[in-house]
Amino acid sequence: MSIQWYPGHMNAAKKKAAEQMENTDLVIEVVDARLPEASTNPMVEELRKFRQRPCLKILNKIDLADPAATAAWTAYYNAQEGVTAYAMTTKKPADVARIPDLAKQLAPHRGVPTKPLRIMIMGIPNVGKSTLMNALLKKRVAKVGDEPAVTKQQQKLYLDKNTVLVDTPGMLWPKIALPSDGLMLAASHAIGSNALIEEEVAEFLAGELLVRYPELLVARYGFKEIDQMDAIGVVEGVGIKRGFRQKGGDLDYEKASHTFLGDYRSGVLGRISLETPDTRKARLEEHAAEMAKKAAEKAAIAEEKARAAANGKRGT
Ligand SMILES: Nc1nc2c(ncn2[C@@H]2O[C@H](COP(=O)(O)OP(=O)(O)OP(=O)(O)O)[C@@H](O)[C@H]2O)c(=O)[nH]1
Ligand SMILES: [Mg+2]
Repeated sequence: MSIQWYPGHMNAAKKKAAEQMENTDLVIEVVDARLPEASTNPMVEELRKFRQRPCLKILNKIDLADPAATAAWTAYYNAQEGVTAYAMTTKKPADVARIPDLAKQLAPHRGVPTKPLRIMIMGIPNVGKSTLMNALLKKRVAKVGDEPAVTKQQQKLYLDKNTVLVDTPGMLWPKIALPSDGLMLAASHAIGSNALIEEEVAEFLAGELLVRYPELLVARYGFKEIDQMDAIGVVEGVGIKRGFRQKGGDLDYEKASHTFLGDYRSGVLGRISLETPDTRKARLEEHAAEMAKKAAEKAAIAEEKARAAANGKRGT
């Protein structure tokens, strides 16, 4: 997949975040509850641990995620050192209202006018950092939108006289190890994409949903024999159902892909999580096995070449 997911401005954003970390008491890391680990930026942990700052890990958008998966992820993150997990949605004012207290508990040495609690909100693009900032301040101080890289620079504001909030631009990291992470991130719009990539992402999503949530596909699109369908069939089925035709009458696969992704993103398909701690573990093991296999093949080829070269020498 040829996605350009590390645009130049992100280097500058990382440098700025590293500087800001020095004057931060608590990191609020926002991730997408539908793909918490794929939407966790390893750079945030690196910067935070370097300065030994605690982390309130917010699994946001739980209104879109599978509640069972969210519960499993919350336990998973709460077991990590220095991390407190909180699953919520910015759509519920009561969820947002709990954050100041949680933050104070994590940095009890701060939070008076002479020593305000300094919070930096971090995370990948489009997870809802600025929406959270607006919700906490109960006014529209930051621009938000369902596309990556809406926020271009840091913005610092007082929540009250004892608490400072810094909103930051979404950051990604240069190398996404698991290909499926790139696809999950694109499906959830953390990475911008062109039409060609949308087709690949839609097929990936269809494949995942066929395995984990076939009943939601049936409910939304009225598919008959779902167990006979493959990923491409699902995307085609969306196009057929919606009557997406090109001028000559052929199915408009591009439009079907776009619509299918839109149905997932908006939540009309239902509450879906693209990973659980168990599926993640299985993926990582699969990936490690693949890497080991590739390395072994490479070594075998190198050995074969060396042997051939030695034989060649002997032959002359
Ligand atoms: N369904 C749902 N959507 C949300 C929630 N929180 C935020 N959003 C939506 O997610 C999209 C991205 O929100 P932003 O606040 O702009 O995200 P951001 O993390 O600041 O993104 P960048 O500035 O690009 O890094 C917007 O369309 C929000 O309305 C939530 O809890 N549930
Ligand atoms: Mg933003």
